[in-house]
Amino acid sequence: MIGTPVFVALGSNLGDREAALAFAVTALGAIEGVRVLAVTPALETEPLGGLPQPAYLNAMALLDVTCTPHELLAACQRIERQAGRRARTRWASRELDLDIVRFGDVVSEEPALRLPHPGLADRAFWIRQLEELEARVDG
Ligand code: A4P
Ligand code: MG
Repeated sequence: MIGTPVFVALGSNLGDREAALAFAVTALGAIEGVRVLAVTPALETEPLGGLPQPAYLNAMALLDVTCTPHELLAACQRIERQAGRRARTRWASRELDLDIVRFGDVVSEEPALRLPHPGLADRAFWIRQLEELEARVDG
């Protein structure tokens, strides 16, 4: 690890979900200042949020990051657009969703970039995937 350990959640419930997650991993690794250290297996999960929508495929990546949190967020949003995602209502189905779950020890209440991600508390699969990857930090 040369930079900061960062955990990014990957989700897709539209189109070719596996291809979207694979694309995301490749694209994350191509960001300047980002190295992908590990990725969990993808897990099929029931949609959260109360809207009727297809099941999600969710995975999490552990990154070694030397760029800033906002640079990483901007790059993630660019990757989401490249995967065909259009602006929709909140919680709606999407080809690709990238959420920064944790960026080292950074704590932020800023609406554009909350850290750690507030969804962590009530997403059991995020917590399990995070634990799986934590074993890989400096390990
Ligand atoms: N934003 C703030 N903090 C962060 C952060 N740590 N990482 C802002 C990424 N973005 C962050 O995001 C909305 C705004 O959040 C952005 O402008 C960004 O600046 P978005 O991805 O455009 O919108 P969204 O995804 O619809 O909203 P949000 O709040 O991210 O919702 P979630 O939590 O991503 O919910 N069910 C299952 N089983 N699996 C899922 O992955 N995902 C969702 C989406 C719903 N149900 C799901 C899943
Ligand atoms: Mg999101």
